[in-house]
Amino acid sequence: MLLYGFGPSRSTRVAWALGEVKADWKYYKLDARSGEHRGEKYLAINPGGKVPALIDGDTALTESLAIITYLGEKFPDSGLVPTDLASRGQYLRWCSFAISELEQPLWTMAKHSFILPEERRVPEIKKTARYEFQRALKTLSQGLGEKEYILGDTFTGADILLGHTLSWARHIDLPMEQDNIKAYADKLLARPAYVQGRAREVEAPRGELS
Ligand SMILES: N[C@@H](CCC(=O)N[C@@H](CS)C(=O)NCC(=O)O)C(=O)O
Repeated sequence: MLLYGFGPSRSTRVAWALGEVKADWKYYKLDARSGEHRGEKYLAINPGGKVPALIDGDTALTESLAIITYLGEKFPDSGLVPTDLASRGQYLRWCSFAISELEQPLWTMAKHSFILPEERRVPEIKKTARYEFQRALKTLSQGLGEKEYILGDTFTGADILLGHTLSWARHIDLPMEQDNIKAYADKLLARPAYVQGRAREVEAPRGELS
């Protein structure tokens, strides 16, 4: 399998998942500085010009949630995606929450700080995004309770999406008061698959296969 990415970014989620399922994978670090992700060659893989993208034989997949779920289903022994209906429902619930509730305020802050063209930025929106992030943390804290992982005793792909998003929030120094979330983030971000996947992305040479 071949992962296209650049770090730090959402491609780290997939590097992490590849490590959890113990897959053999190659990495192509797009040269974002030169705009390689918006070049014709990469747009043929992801017309949105975004990372991550995963190639597995004839399958080309984008969207971190979809790729992680694909990997969990390709490697069922990993337990990344639960197979019983009720747990699968909870898995989808928390993946959706990570992408649409917890991540969105962070994305809004990034877009209105440095991603959008300057004339499109609305700096005041960042206050609202901070408020929304705190609301989402409250929901996560209640959902997590005293559990080890978001679904209970078993680590799943939902923990990857949540853990990566919490690492993003830490990176931009957002307050996180809830003790259960702090302990949860510490535990997830100490997993070897995260540490190694992230290091591999950082160390990879730009514009080359590694
Ligand atoms: N919903 C997508 C979001 C992908 C995304 O926005 N990736 C960012 C990096 S974290 C990107 O490639 N940005 C490049 C750009 O917008 O030019 C996912 O979860 O995979």
